[in-house]
Amino acid sequence: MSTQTTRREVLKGGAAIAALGAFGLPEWGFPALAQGETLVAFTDLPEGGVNLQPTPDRRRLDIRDIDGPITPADKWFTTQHYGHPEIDRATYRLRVSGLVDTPLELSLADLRAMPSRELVFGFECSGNGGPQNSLSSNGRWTGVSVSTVLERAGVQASAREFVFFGADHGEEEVVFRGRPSTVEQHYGRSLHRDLALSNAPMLAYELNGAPLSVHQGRPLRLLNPGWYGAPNVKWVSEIHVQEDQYLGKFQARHYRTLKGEMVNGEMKWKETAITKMRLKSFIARVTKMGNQHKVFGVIMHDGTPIRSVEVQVDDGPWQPATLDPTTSETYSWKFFNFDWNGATPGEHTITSRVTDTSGFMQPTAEALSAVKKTFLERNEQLPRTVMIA
Ligand SMILES: Nc1nc2c(c(=O)[nH]1)N[C@H]1C(S)=C(S)[C@@H](COP(=O)(O)O)O[C@H]1N2
Ligand SMILES: [Mo]
Repeated sequence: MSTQTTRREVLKGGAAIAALGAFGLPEWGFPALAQGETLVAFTDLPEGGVNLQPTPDRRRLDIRDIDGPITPADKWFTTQHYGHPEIDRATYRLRVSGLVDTPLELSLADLRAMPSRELVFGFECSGNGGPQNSLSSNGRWTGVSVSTVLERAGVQASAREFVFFGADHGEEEVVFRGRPSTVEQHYGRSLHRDLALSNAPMLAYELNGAPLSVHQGRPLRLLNPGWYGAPNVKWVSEIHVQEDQYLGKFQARHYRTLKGEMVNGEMKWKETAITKMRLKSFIARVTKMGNQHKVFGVIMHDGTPIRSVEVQVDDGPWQPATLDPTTSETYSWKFFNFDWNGATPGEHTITSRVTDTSGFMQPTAEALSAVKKTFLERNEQLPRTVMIA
């Protein structure tokens, strides 16, 4: 119990500091815990406590601490493959090359002079999962539509594939029929023509009203609303327009799923790139106030409206949870709350499952493992265990 008290005090202090955002506006909608509310301990976390200390390369979000729909920039989870390229914002240019009428070199001032848009969008790393589920966040982004930039360049008729290269690069081994060769590669991801020219993807230069930090891809990153983290290329330095499909490592090899699908009564196993987020929910925290217990959780999804989210205690019936109206923007992560009435002392298992309006329901671990062989895109129902005092 004493560790919980300490944590609560830390939370209170943190909440006070985080209460004012970039323009003096509150970013945290509500404190993680109300007065008199205490955390109920999960029993499925590592003995001796959870170590979420950031490293220079990675920062994880402690989901028990979430205290508002918008994650502050300095708490946003962050990860990447080749470290952080330092880019001088004064001399930075975004190049647009390949199958365009007018190749471009745009400064940040050029980009900021174009019509801007805002997007509330939360995403998770496609490797996110497990009880800690620490690789997701939600933010308010400002930037310019990819299509606005492409229209200025004039996309040619033969253009089919739009490759977004980051300024970051590293040595990679590429193996052809057992024969390796080593090449210097930039982080890269591509979009197909219809998507690139639609008004969905954007190039963001601000998060929560302030210029992107180096962690978030300063000065410019790609965002694909509703997609996993990997396609959201940070430190974008070039958009290269081509006819051939782009099959770079992070597009076609490193980030891919092997899934089985019944086609005309026969199982077809398909390897596909990591794109749209698979519908999932996870329980982030259980709290107690007096004799009342509450369950708080998060939904990640591709923007398809949510039909329902339910919670099950032990082997009991699935009961409806309530969606939080502060997270109603299409591509925001979604919060849900559940009043757990009559919780009895002892250890209990609680599970959540979400269904969207397409009728897709978050699968059980068993059902998912029968049709998915790769570990990425972990969206199975995740039972959590708690000890009620
Ligand atoms: N240029 C570049 N962009 C990148 C990556 C990278 O290694 N290099 N990693 C991707 C992955 S795997 C994820 S999960 C997200 C993480 O974004 P964040 O650090 O803003 O949370 O960035 C993506 N964009
Ligand atoms: Mo990722």
